[in-house]
Amino acid sequence: AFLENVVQHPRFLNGEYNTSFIDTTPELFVFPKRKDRGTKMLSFIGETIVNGYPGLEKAKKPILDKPQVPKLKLTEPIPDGTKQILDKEGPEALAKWVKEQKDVLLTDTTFRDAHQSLLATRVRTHDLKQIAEPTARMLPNLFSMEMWGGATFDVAMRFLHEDPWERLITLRKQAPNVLFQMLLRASNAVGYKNYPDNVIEEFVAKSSNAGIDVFRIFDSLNWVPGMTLAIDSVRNNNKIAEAAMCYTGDILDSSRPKYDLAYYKNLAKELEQAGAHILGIKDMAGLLKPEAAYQLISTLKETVDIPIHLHTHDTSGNGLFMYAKAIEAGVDIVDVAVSSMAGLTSQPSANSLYYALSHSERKPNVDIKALEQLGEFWDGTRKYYAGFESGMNAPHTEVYEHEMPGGQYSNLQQQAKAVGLAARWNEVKKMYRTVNDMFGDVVKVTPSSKVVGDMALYMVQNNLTEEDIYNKGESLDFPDSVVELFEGQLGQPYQGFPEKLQKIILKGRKPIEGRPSENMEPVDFQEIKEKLFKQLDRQVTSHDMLSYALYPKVFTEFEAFRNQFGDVSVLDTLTFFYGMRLGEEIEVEIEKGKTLIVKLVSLSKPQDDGTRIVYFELNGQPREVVIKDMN
Ligand code: 3PY
Ligand code: ZN
Repeated sequence: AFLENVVQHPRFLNGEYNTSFIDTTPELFVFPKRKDRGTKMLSFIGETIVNGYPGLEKAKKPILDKPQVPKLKLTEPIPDGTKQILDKEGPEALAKWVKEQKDVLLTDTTFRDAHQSLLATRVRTHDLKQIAEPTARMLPNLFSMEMWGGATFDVAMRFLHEDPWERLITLRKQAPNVLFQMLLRASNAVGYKNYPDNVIEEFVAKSSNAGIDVFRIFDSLNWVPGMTLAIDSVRNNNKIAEAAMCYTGDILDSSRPKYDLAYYKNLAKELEQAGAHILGIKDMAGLLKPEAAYQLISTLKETVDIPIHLHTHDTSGNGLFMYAKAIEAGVDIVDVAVSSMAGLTSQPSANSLYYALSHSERKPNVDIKALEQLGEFWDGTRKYYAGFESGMNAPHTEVYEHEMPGGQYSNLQQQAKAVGLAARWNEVKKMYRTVNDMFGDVVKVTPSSKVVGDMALYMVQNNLTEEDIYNKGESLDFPDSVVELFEGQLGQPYQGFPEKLQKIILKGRKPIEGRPSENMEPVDFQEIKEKLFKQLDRQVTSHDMLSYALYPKVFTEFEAFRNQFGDVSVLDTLTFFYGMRLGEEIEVEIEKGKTLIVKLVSLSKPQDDGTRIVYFELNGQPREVVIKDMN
């Protein structure tokens, strides 16, 4: 059956078959164990009806209008975009093209950072794929769509029970014209720790192959030696290496000279020399202020020859003011999100920027009607995820004090809740800044930001002050992540670690100074393949091997979940999070042209053994599943 699937596939018939074909064509793999797909799906829905979705308060399924997908003539060809320039002419030519544009170019982050920062990264492929093709048709002049990487990779498997690679492949098919961009944490890939070099190389190769064009590469300590391998790997795959420096502090605050203009100037030069096609400025917390942006961009435009791409978070409410100054100073590309997914901890609104720049020389070449229509879709879709909103509902200038990245705010809040510190959240935020200063004023972005957060939680939870750490640190058991940071396992911070604190935390052990991965054995992918083949009892793709190499436990649990419940990514989002209402009937397209009709008939009271029976109709036939009630 497998071979039949292959030889009848249109891409095979087109002669496109090569070794990557199997990786990027997951529909070939749906053949075994087909028959019990219905039962598995009913088990998942039953589970959600009885026990709710982990992390969401159990609630009645909301009744919401279906988000409006813009109506378009789908028979017309999708207009060419930046992707065609890259594919035809290569990354250097594309970078040159960017510099030649008079109008400011836009990256739309709606598919990645916007929901990572507003909705705990929970937006599902099911919703993204409704709007990917309309976005490609309506915004063909975007520089790029940021749609992968960062936290989306592990959250997809961990919480959404879907395969991040499938997301990439699916969206790529629908949006063939605009560059796809991902966030790559350099030697930490899409994880929270350093990986062996061959994992980074393989990850970049396979994500390039599956559809990523622009890799925004950053190191969580702005440590260039931690970035060069990733930059080289991207270059070797003929894709765009956007090496980013993370912006922290305030270049205009002379009382805090560590990260001044000269620091960023040197870093920019180093990154250009390391092979960056584009220089990224990653203002992950939204600390870059308007006048500082003007001076920073003006200086960098004179310092480097490559285009400059600016990223920020609108937490303070000053995002557009800052962009206006950066655009005046000549920044080439800025990151924005579609209006209803913009603002606050997310990126500034594309729609607002359009109006702010009307009649200006550099106004972006973007269709405002399209942005408004896409905004309507996202307005409706965002409601599905209401349970993941952070509760921040107004600009939050406090960010200039605590300096927490936009993507971390709601996460750390959740972490604080989980250890019983919900009521002491204000203390945690203050402590976050104290820890930053104790650590020598560090760059805070994944994963270094997580270490600062872990330490802040640890200190608040144990009622420890800064003095306590110095006075009785010898007897304290610090969080693992803190010990690893001070060991040098995430690389080296600018101007080194504060020695006194490092001694206390390492308790006499010697830190490393080189690249952490220099001491790591390469991962044996052949061994992983054999192991997974036995474990999964199916074809193993190189995507599976990479997911396993990065996240062995998460991947194994994800596979076990899939075995038990099947592919739940086919369910609509409200059913996925809330199950079904009594008497409700839904249609589930489990594959193209194959639809199941599911009706919830009734739900029994808990039986003596604590289980409940959930009565369904599946395509008109009565079916029941037994679910243990965990409440
Ligand atoms: C990530 O690494 O996921 C980030 O968004 C950092 O800002
Ligand atoms: Zn960001």
